[in-house]
Amino acid sequence: MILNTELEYKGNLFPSNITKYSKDVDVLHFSTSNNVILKLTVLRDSVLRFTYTTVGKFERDFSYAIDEDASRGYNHLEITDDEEKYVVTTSKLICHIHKSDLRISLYDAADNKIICEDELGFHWEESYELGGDIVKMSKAAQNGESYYGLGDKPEHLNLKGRRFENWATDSYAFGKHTDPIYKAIPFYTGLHNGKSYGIFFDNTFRTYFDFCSERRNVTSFWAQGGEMNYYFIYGPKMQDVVKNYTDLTGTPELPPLWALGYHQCKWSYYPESNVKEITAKFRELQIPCDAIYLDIDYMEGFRCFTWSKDYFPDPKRMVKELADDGFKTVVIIDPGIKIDNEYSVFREGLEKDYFCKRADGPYMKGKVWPGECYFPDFTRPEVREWWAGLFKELIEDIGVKGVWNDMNEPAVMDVPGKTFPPDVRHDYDGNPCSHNKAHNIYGMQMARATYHGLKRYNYPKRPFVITRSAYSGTQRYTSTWMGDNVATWEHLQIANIQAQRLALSGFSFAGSDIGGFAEQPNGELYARWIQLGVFHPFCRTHSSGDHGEQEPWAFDTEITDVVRKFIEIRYQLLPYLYTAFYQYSQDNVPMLKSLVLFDQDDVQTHYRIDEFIFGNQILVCPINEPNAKGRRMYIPRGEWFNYWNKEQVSGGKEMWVDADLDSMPIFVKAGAIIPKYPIQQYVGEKVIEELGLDVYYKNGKEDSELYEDADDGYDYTKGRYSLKKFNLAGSEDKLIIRIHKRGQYVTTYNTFKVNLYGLPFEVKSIKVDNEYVDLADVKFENNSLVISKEFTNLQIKG
Ligand code: MIG
Repeated sequence: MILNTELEYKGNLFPSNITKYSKDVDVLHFSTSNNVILKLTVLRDSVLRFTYTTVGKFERDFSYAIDEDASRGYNHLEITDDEEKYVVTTSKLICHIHKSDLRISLYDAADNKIICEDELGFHWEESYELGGDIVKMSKAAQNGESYYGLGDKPEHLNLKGRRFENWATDSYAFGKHTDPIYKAIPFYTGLHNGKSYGIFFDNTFRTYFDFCSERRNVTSFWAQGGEMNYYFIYGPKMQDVVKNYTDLTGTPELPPLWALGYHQCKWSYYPESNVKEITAKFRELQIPCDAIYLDIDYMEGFRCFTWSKDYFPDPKRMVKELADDGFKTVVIIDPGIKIDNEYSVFREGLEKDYFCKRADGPYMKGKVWPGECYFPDFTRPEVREWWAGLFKELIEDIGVKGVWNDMNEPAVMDVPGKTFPPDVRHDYDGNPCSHNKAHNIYGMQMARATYHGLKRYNYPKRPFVITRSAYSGTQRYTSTWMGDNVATWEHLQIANIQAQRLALSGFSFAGSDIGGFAEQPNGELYARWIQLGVFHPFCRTHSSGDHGEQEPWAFDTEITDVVRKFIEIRYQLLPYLYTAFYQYSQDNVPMLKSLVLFDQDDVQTHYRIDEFIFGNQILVCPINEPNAKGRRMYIPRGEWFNYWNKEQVSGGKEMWVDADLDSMPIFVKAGAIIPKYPIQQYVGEKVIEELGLDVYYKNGKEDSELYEDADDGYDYTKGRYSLKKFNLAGSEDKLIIRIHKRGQYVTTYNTFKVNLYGLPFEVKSIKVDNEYVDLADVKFENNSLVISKEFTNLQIKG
């Protein structure tokens, strides 16, 4: 039962006039004569929640998406009314609620201009087949409005003119227009007249979003059940919209630093000797790598939490030997539990009644890799607890460091719809429901349980989890990848779009299968994909293994050299990337920024898709085509330096940038101070004795940050971290850097190698902490110097 049209449908019902209003601190109720109630909750000055019921009573308020630590509180709240409307005013927003029909209009409190207004507004259709309502909302599209968000959709970054469906779906070899796809992230931002707002439709049923596709001037969203329940988030800066949405749905804690290294995967590396050959080759060829993955063949007949005795006779020893060589072992765990009375996980799940059941009582039986399986109901707290406990041996005893959750849409083979039938029952944390409601959060709850297991048994080290399916909020527990892509040039571009889109949907810790999962990349495509992949928060090569090899050395030596060169750049940039992760986890700052997020006031950015900002200050643009010697790209406004030749360019224009196969367009923002570690073959290989600081001159000011801690563990939560804030100020003949330090972590290094780029003057004198230093003492040469102590002030003069 899929609705192809939501607006013209004749069965639509609408709220009538408001007959009652009441207020309880920050919760306002508006009731209509036909039994509709709108509950408006003021969460923050710029965040309002709208919930509607058509039956005069709300469901129990429960959400898997909302983070219990989300910020709340506002500075100002005033409610007035006149003949036509109620007016709710906060310090950021003015909200009109029309008395005749409950329609909403939202204005910017600063200038009274419209941000977003209901077209038909809330309406619904009774669903005899499913029970309850199909709840709908339509908004008038504003002049020149653009739309972004919705998680992992492979479409053009700007969603305008398109319609989407959110229903987590196993989408092998998906394409640009595949929809629905693996994840369901019902959040988008609108941007018009320089202002941005967001809408998070927290409804886990199958949802639809239509961005001016059905009707040119209307944006609408609807769900096949549940309540109309959405959060309106005002910017006007898009970055603040994304940050507020991320605050609402949560961020992960810091991952172990190794998880930001390079990962190698294939379906599958086995037996043990093959795993060892691969890891040895990395070390032999000196290509940095931190993690090696075991796909489903490591198990005994695909039974989760078992090991194949033939292929992996002594996993504990193997995992230890890999660890001694710097490799963290990550293993796959699927949701399907093989029906097999000899298998303890199955027996226990059965005895304790932990598996999902059909409406009339039989177990939900489905075929996946192990054959016929039952599936834990991860929406039950006891089941999640049990699942977490199952990781004890794998993590605590064997020493596995990360777990990869696949097939958790949930995917089922050989059945229509490729998933559970709709009548399957779920506990939904004490709100029993059918699969229609639980489908989109099933994978999230599995990943959540997995995360808790890892956290418990890996303690005091930090856990690492990766999931395929997700709903809003899943980023609190796990990283993610985009699923089964294809080794084509178009897919390289799709990977770029998906990573950017996920970042602006609150889910930064994401990456694609580098090189493509299905089919075989040639060396050039693989190299170009690595170049992009090293600038994604999660960086892993993976392939289906049913074609040729897909390791960095699988092509010719020229390719191997390019791959090594770029992975080395990632390892040098680890402190920069880790700092971006810190800002994400602390302050909700997306780790990748699409150009529109970086500079929404420049309309040129609204349709750009290839260029993006890695962290806050590095601009990258992948090469998407074969045989390229470079490409045209847009440089956003401001001053930039070419990473390779340090030439300065002024942005706000398109230009050609050279990029032979061993290069790609990378620019650094003027004024940035980029921290660098020496190249290591894996995180922790070396004790860091010297920190590189690449300083890019700016005539003006720019701030940079560097966050560090013990790379793993939880001491940072007790203040044992080091946060350096760099304030750079440059003028025609001077450059001053001030450093403010916070936190009690003592870094392992006390030598700083400072590289000055783009100075418009010749250096005549240097002061460190206000004392002149002899240029020879700081080994001053080619605008580089070495400072052998912690310093707080550096002055370079011409
Ligand atoms: O039906 O575990 O997306 O990464 O290698 C295929 C085997 C199941 C799909 C995942 C892919 C993984 C594969 N899995």
